[in-house]
Amino acid sequence: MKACFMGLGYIGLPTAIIAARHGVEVLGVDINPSVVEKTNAGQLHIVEPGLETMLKEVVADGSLRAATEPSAADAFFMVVPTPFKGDHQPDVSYVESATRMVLPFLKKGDLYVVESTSPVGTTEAMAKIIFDERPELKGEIFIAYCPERVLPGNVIYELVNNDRVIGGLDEASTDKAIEFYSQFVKGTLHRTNARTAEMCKLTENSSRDVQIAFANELSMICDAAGINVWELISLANRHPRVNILQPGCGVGGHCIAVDPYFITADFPKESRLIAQAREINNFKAEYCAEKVKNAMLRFELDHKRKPVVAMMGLAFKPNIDDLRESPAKYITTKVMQSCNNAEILVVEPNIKEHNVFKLTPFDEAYRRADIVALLTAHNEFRTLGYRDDKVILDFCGIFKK
Ligand code: SAJ
Repeated sequence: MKACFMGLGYIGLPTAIIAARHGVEVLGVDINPSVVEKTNAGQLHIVEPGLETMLKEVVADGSLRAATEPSAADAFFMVVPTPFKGDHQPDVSYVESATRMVLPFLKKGDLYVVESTSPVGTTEAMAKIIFDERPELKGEIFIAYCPERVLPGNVIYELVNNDRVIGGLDEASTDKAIEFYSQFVKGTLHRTNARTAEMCKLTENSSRDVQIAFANELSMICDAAGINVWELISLANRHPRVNILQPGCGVGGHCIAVDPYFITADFPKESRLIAQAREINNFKAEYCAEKVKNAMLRFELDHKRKPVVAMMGLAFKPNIDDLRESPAKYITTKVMQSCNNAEILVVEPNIKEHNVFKLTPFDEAYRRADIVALLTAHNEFRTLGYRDDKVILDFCGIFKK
C-alpha cells in the first residue's frame, strides 16, 4: 500500500518513518525544500532520540521518499501545523492547502485522514472542500480524523504503544482508518465520529492546562501566605483521590499553550474555566518576571550596587532544547528589557549557541550570580547545592524552597 504524508514535522516525519518500517510505501511531502533534501539524505531535521537511525534505514531500502509535491497513493495524511492567528483564532489554512494539494490525486477507495490538532468541524469542512471540487468522489472515498498523542522525546515508543482515537465521517471510514493504523499501532484504536475525535484531542491538552493552572494558582496563593507550595502539594497528594501537578513559571510548547484556544474561540460562553486556566498560566510568567525585577530592586537598595542575575533555563520544559512558546524565554526577555544595566547571565544547557541570547555555562552563572531565577527544571540544575548567600527564586521546584 502507498501512503502520502503531508508535512514532515515533529509528528509527520516520525509517523511516516514508522509506517515505512511496517511495509507501507511512503511518500513524505513538505513545502520546505531543505526538509525534503535532508530527509532524502537520511538526515533528521528535528531532535528526536533514536529516530535518525530508523530514517536512514527506510531511505536506504526505498520505503520512504520525500518530495515537495504529492503524487498518487492509497492513503493521504494531513500532518501540518494549526497555529492561531489574531486574537487566538485557530488557523486551519495549512490543513486546507495540504488538502487542496492532494485533491487531484484522490481516487475511488482512497483514505484521507486529518491528524493535525484542529477545531471541531475541520474534518467535515475538508470533506466539503474535497466534494465541492471532486463531486464524483462522494461516497467513494473514506474520510477520518485521527489525532496524535505522542510526547516529544519519547515519540518512537508512544507512536506505537499509545492508544489512539479514530473518528470517521461514517462507519466505513472509521473501519478503513483503523485498518491503516493497526499496521503499526500496538495500543488500542478507539472508534468514534470525527467531531468527537477532534474534541478529544483538544480536551486532553485542555485538561492538562487546567490542572497545571490549579498548581500555578496554588503557588501564588502560597507565596502570599508564606507556605511552601512544594511541601503543600506533596502533602495534599497523600489523599487517595487528590493528584495535583507541579507549578512552574508558566505553560509553554506548541500544544498545551495553544490547543485550549481552539475550544475557547468557538465556544466562548461555555468554556469559562478553560479560558481562565489559559489566563492563569500566562499570568504566571508575568508574575515570575515581576518577582525577579522586584528582587533586583531590593538587592540594589540593600547592597548599593546592581546585582548579577542568572536566568536558569530557556526551554519550555525540562531536558529539551525546544523554545517554542517558552515562558522561561519570555521571562528572560522581560527581565533583560528592564534590567537597567545589571548583568544578566542567560543559561540553557541544552543549546550550544543562540542568535539572541549570549549563553553562560550553568555552574559559572550560579557561582557568579547574586540572584538566581530557576525557570526550567533541567537535570543539570539539580546537581547544584542550595546557597543561603544568594537570592534564589525557585519557580520550578529544583530546591523545593
Ligand atoms: N508543566 C507544568 N507542570 C506540570 C507539567 C507540565 O508546569 O506538572 C508545563 C511544562 O513545563 C511545559 C508545559 O506544561 O511548559 C507542557 O508540557 P507537557 O510535558 O505537559 O506537554 P507537551 O506540550 O510536551 O505535550 C503535550 C502532551 N499532552 C498531554 O500530556 C495531555 C502530549 O501527549 C501531546 O501529544 C502533545 O501535548 C501534543 O502534541 O498535543
